[in-house]
Amino acid sequence: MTRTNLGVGAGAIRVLLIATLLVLNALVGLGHGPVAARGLAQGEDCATDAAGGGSPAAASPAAAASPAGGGGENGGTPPNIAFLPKDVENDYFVTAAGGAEEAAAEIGGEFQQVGPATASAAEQVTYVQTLTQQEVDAIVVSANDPDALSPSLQAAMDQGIAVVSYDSDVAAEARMAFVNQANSEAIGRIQVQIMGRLLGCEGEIAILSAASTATNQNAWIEFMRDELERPGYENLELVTVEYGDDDAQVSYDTTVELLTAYPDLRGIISPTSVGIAAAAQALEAEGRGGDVQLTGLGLPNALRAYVESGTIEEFALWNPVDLGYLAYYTAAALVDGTITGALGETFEAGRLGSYTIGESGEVLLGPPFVFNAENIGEFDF
Ligand code: RAM
Repeated sequence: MTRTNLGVGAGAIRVLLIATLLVLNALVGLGHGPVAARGLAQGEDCATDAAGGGSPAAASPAAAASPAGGGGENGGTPPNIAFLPKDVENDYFVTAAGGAEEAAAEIGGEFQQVGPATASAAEQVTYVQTLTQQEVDAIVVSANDPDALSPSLQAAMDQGIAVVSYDSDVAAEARMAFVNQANSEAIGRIQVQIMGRLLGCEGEIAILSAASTATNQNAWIEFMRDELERPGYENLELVTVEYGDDDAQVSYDTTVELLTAYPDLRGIISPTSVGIAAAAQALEAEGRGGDVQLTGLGLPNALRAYVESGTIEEFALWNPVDLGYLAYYTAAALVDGTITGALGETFEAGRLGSYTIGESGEVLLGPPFVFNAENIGEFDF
């Protein structure tokens, strides 16, 4: 499913931003990148097959600067919508909550964010039950485990509560819609493509993920493995996948252990904002920054210093503010009956424009974006 329309003002500004950034990326990319055995320029990947592996286009995650518009009416009653992220301490979810608050203010709805202090599926279940007792209108959840939350979320829906997953999906029968930040295939492949480029398509690499049960990371890792199967990646070897549980200390310690266990390790991909920041810190503390390449998914504000020091050359993400904003509008549209989560239904999401429900109830925010030293200064989240 794709975004189908933008407001005229928002669209024009966004297109201009995207075009400018693409041109800038293309220009700076020519002379960018470490010494690479295959000498790949930015935007190129290791694969030699003609079919291509779904290399995603970069787009600007900058918020469109248009006034608010659209949104559900909830039959005149402001919706009471609760967000339940993987954990409330994670800056990524704090940032997304900012977008949800923005949407709530536009609609005149209520917003609360609750959840565990560490990424725990069991604790999330307790929060679902409490929110159900409170009879909120909608629960918007990022799952630490796709199945563990299903019974409680289904019970919530049985009581008329709208359930939306965002960021990390739950089982399809346990929600009405899933707001995906970007195409999972694109997110997975781009991280391997960046690493391949950084290493000149050869060397041992490891993945440092979040929780072993996290739906989003596991979906991305599947596409990473698939990308590594493409011709051209024969010499880029994935030696292990480890889990830092979206816990900074566990992720840090796991990074240090990786360096000991794999003395020839040349790269780490961490598809979690907590993991990549902890890994960067560990690499610098161990004096391995820039020696062992690091990429993955992270927040520009958290990784700026590591990009400046050269420990991270490129990483990817989307705009988490927009993700929270879109997830709130999606929940509001379910609450007011504009949509039911069925394929092809459309709804308005304020400054982001019109969205359509796709296959499996998926609402897609947009393509992932690659950050590097040249563009990171433009982003503040
Ligand atoms: C962490 C979480 C989240 C993921 C980001 C990239 O904050 O695991 O689910 O989307 O990283």
